[in-house]
Amino acid sequence: MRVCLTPVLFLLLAAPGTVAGQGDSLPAYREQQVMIPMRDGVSLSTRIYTPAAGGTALPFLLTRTPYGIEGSGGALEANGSYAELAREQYIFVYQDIRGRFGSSGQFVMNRPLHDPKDAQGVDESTDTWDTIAWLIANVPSNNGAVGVLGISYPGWLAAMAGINPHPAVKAISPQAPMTDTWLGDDFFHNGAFRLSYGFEYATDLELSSDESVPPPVSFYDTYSWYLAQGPLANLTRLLAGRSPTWTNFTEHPSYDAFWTSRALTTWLTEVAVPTLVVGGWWDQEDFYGAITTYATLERLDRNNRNYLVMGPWYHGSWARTDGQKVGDIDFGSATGKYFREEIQAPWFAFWLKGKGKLDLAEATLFESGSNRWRRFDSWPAKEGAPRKLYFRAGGLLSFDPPTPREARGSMYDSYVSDPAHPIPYRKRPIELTYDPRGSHWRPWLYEDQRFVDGRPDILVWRTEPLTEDVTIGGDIAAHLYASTTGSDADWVAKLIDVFPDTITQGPVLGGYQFMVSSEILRGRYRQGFDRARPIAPNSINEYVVDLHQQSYTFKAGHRIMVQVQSTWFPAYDRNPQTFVPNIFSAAPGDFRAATHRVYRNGRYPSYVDLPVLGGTH
Ligand code: PG9
Repeated sequence: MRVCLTPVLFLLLAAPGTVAGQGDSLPAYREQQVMIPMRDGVSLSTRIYTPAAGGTALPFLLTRTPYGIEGSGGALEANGSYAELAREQYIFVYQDIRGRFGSSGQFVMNRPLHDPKDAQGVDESTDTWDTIAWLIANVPSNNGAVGVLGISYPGWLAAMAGINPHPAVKAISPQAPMTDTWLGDDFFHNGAFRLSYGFEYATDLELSSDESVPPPVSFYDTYSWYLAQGPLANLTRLLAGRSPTWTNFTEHPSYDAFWTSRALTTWLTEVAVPTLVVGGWWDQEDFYGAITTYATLERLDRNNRNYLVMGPWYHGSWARTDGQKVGDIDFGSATGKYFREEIQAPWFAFWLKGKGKLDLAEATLFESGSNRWRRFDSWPAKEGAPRKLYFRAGGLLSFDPPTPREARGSMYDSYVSDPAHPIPYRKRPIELTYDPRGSHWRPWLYEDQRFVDGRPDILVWRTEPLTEDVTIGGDIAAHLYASTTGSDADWVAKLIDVFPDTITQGPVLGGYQFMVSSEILRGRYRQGFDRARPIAPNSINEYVVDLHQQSYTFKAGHRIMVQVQSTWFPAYDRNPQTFVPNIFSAAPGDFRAATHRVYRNGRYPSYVDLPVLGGTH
């Protein structure tokens, strides 16, 4: 990719201001607002923060965002997300991507890379190139090196900076990048539509504030609001074509070229620059993106420049909190602060300033349960041995397979899944995703699963109390041999750590059911995501629910539990359970209750594959 930039004046649009450095030990930064021209004439609104004291030439740290650069200087203050980096001193640059806030041009959600044959094409990668070329030519006292970082959408943009990168890019850190919004990130998971998030995010970004139609704020419990809307087609009518992203959901329900052209994995062909991938084990939005970006790059990493850091975090909490506690769950140390001080700041200083020695393992992962950081020289860990944890009679979960007697019968457990009474994904009331009055969206994956105790539409299996610690590290998958009386079904699998009933040092956690991993699979995609296929009623099929990865210790005295259910609402839309080609067009009469069976006999021994590193009770 090449670009010709005629040098332009450093256009100061706003009087320089000063941030940080007021009464704390951080340096003061001078703030400047500029418009940076792109190759197609679009200009991008950009804020530049330079250390006010001047001094030696410095590298840039660039963050590009669809969320607005107003107030970005706050990150450089003592309690800001970039405080440790600000102390180290860089020229910080924040930029609105095209079509957002002060930037001209058109916003396209997850804009795909342009066709290389199109010489006029633009995308986030060319915009990053043009921005960097301009910065290097126009900002005084830069040392010609650039680092790019960001979380979530900005994390995806940081990954884009590593594709056909400008030669000045020396390091990138994609943090919780939404790598694939159909397979496992924000909009769908394995074909199940992320209803509340998809609807609220698309309308928030694409509808102007006077026309926005999300659940009215007066409707506090959005569970009832979404249920009252009925089939998805009613929401499509409500939006009346005003959200291009929603229209795309309705037109591309399966994993087609629309989605693959937006998936990072399609474009990652090399580790072009040192890359620090960061993610949270309990990230409610882009956990999949972090582990998948790392894994994809790792296969291409000839020079050993791809790194992974995973902590016990929800979306972005490593940047904004000390990362010690979420609700009553305590991880024993300030994991977010550790990441910012001991990993992120030294990593950028090494690559952009040649400072220090790089002492970072291939994968630095927080192992919750034992609550310690672990360093791995490959990930998933080589020493792990997959062990099967079988579903057994009487709700037992065991490393021992079904007994010969159990193995012979047509043993199963069953429930009636009724789309008219879907299981809430978290405790009600379920506020708007980012309700201005506060929302439990961020920590929902940490929630005590006892809130669904006693529901007749959930199956539960649990081990006896463990006699020794069981440590897992690597890939987890639930293999369900299951049937439905309908012709389509969702399968949700949850791997849970059940705390002992009595915990002297932390009584409030007694009996807590802590979800270690969870995921959903839309049954119509069991044979491939590119095309929906009906399920033959009452046929027994194997559904592999990929529970991705974890690094976790189930402590002695705890139990391991697995729950299976078929609704998770309104985080996920309701499967009508009657096959229709496109669920976005399903009619009210298509939504029907169905009986689901999960088998556990010799021929169909449902189980969870656990990557056990130590202890196998
Ligand atoms: N998880 C958010 C997002 C990224 C991309 C698409 C949709 C949503 C974010 O926090 O940026």
